[in-house]
Amino acid sequence: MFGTFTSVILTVSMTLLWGTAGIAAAILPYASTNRSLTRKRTFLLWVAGAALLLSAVWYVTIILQCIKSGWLFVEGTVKTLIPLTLIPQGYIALTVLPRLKGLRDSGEEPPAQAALQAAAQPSVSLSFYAAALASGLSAHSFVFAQPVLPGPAEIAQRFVLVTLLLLVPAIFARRRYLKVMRGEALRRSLAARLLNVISAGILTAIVAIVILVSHVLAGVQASKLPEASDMMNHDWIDEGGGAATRMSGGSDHHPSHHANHQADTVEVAALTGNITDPADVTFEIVAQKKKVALASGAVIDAWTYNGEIAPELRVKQGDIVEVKLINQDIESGVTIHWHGYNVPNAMDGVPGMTQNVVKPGQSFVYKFRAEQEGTYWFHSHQQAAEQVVKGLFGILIVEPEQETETYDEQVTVINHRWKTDQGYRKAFGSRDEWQWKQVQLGKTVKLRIINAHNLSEKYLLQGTDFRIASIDGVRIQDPQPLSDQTAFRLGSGGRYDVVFTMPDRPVFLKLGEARNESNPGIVFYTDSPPEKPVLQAESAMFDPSDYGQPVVNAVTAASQFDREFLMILGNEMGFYNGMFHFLWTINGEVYPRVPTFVVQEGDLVKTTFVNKSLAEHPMHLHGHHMTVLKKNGEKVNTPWLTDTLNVMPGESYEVAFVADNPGMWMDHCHNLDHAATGMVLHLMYDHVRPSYEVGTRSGNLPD
Ligand SMILES: [Cu+2]
Repeated sequence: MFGTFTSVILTVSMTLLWGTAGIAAAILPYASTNRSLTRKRTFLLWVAGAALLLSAVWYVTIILQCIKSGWLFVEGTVKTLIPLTLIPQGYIALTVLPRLKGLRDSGEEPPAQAALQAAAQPSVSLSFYAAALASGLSAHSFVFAQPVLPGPAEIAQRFVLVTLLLLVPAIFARRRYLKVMRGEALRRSLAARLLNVISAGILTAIVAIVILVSHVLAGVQASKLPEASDMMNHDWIDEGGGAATRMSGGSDHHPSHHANHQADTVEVAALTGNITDPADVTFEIVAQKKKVALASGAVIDAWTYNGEIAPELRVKQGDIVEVKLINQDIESGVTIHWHGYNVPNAMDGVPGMTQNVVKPGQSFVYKFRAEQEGTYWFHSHQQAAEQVVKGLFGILIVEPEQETETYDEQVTVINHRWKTDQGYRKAFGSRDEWQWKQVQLGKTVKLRIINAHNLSEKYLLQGTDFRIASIDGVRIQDPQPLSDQTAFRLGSGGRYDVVFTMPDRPVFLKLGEARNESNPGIVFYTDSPPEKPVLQAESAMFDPSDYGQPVVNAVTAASQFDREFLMILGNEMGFYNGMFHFLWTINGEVYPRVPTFVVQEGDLVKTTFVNKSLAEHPMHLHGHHMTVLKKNGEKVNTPWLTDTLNVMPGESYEVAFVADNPGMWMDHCHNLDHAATGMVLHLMYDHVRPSYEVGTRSGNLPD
């Protein structure tokens, strides 16, 4: 992000300049003549002036960032770092520099005692050192740990650190000052001066190392995951500013404004929905290891459902669907999570939260009514960062009860990145090369595109106008045609249905950049198959915030919300489960220290995502679709429904949902590597009680 980069450059430069000023100030009283004292002090004034100027530039960039992106992007900086740098700088500008200006004399006589005393004042060198340390800590924060939602403890922390690090220089400065006061000459030989500097440096380094080591040991300890947890830690809950819930002991005994809230508590395992009717359609899925060859011949050691790459389950809306999952040989165990499909909680497939993981030789039956039509997918939620990447995923298509539009051809495209014996290969399913499909002139083609890769992907569809008919399984009303120079981007886990009418020339679908030779694509042709095409770079990017008609549902930007949650996405260097990691954080924390969002059934809930970090985060809420209301603080023209919202660095979104599906739900980044190191929180209905436990004791490891 540009703001972060600028801040790093400026604060590092400030550190160097203030540090130089500090050293220049420390050697001031060593001057042997008036001329030398004046020269040293002039140098110091110039360096300090430059440092003040740079600092002012930094403050201006922060103000500009606040105006451009919003207060939430700068709040942590303003509350923790600005006071830290501003206090010593203010002191320098208002009292130290005016004092130094007065030290001006020429000639080769030794400086007057009064001048030496003024120069040796400990406050002179210490204020420059404090400014250097404050700038250095700011630089460190921007690179390793951007402050997010700081409380008083976090605000005080850095002040204490600066004070501790100033102890050694303070002792040396005081010793110098007392000597000057007594009229003794400061040691002037170069060797003695060097020895002085080196011993001060070593002592300060020892203080710094002691602080660092204790910080690391505490961090390692605090980050260790419990052997068993039922996610009911009452210390880490967030009620979104709404009415007190049962989780905080609030409304256990007196009914709230929600009528259904007087109901008794319910266990997750009982939240199956009504599935007493016999199944209309049944499937058996066997999780198994399998060597699979891609179209190019490259081989993957895949972990699969039914030995296939992305098997497709196709059902009809309204059907009761029964899926029996059998684990053949995946040692760590598997589950099936129906991504974006709002099943009852007990069918959600999250190990340790909604079921126990299915170990080899075991099975689990998922049964739910297919209420929503559209394009969905499913994947294991046990150690997903490993299992999904290796292939434990498939496609779920729910055909509408009443088809309002007809399609002559349907093509499902699920893209993934495979680790093969010849390196990484991107593919549509197992097709890692171009493929050719014949379609009759004038026929309507529906592409169901699913991004099963950990990162967002760009798609080009050239040769015809097209419409984006659905986002994340939900139809767009009146989607207008898009020119074939429009590209579109799907976050990890996201889906678009794209529709076009076959023209009398070929149509090309391609993954990624136009010039990228290695990515897969599809050529649609009418008569004779054309050559592999050369595509053009797009001239526009599809924007769902201004497309079709706004979705009509219960929430709008003007709604009265019962709870409002904030998720600031950041990054820092830190510890996860006792190991040093580059962390992706939510509100400055990683699981399990990210507070659980607690709601009551029926609540209207708003969540604000703010991405301060250096990477995109596809935020995925289980069990609910979110209505996107605002982007970067502005109301979107066409609110749309999504289950996986890709938030780019520097972006903010406001989304809302109705809490109408009781349970314990994951709310996490669908870059599964991010989730695996803690970019996860939970949405908890306050009357729901756990049935399972997470951790190494049970083997339920739900990332
Ligand atoms: Cu992420």
